[in-house]
Amino acid sequence: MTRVFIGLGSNLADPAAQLASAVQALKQLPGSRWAGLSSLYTSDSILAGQPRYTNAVAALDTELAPLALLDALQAIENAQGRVRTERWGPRTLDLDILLYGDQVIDEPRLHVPHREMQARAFVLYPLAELVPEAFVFSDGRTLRALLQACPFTGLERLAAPR
Ligand code: A4P
Ligand code: MG
Repeated sequence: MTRVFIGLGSNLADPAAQLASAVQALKQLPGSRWAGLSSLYTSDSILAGQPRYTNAVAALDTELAPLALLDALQAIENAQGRVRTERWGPRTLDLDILLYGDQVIDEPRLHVPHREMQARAFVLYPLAELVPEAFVFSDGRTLRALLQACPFTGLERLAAPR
């Protein structure tokens, strides 16, 4: 089993419900054991003109190989993540593999650690609920150092998960 962290994001009209159904699907992933969920956080989109996002981070222990895990996450996105209000409408559930154990993966379909995570408050603060601040990334930086470089400003923490 490898400990992995999954970033969840949605900017649907009811993103908390969208994340809740994604969590139910993650709890049923084959070859995997649920290991916990952060609080939900809201923040403005980093892309102009998009609705506000809700984000969280989940922890899983899994026997799935990295690309098999990516396939499974994309299947959840496809099943639950699309707003069917218009044909070819935008996908509004994002499931990103943030960390896969301590592996560094650089393949066409998969970059781990996730490219942008080290500078995104909406990833780092929920992650900090699940791992100690002394956690060391593959490049040698600690979570504490990344948090210090990435202010909480603009994030709003919602109720802790049940
Ligand atoms: N891919 C490569 N590495 C990974 C990985 N570690 N995990 C590939 C998952 N997928 C990975 O992703 C495109 C391709 O990336 C996949 O096919 C996979 O092979 P996608 O999710 O289909 O496309 P995307 O969502 O447009 O890309 P990405 O990079 O996830 O988007 P961003 O940069 O995350 O932007 N603002 C706030 N506040 N919160 C957000 O969550 N998210 C976005 C989306 C913009 N603004 C946001 C947020
Ligand atoms: Mg994505």
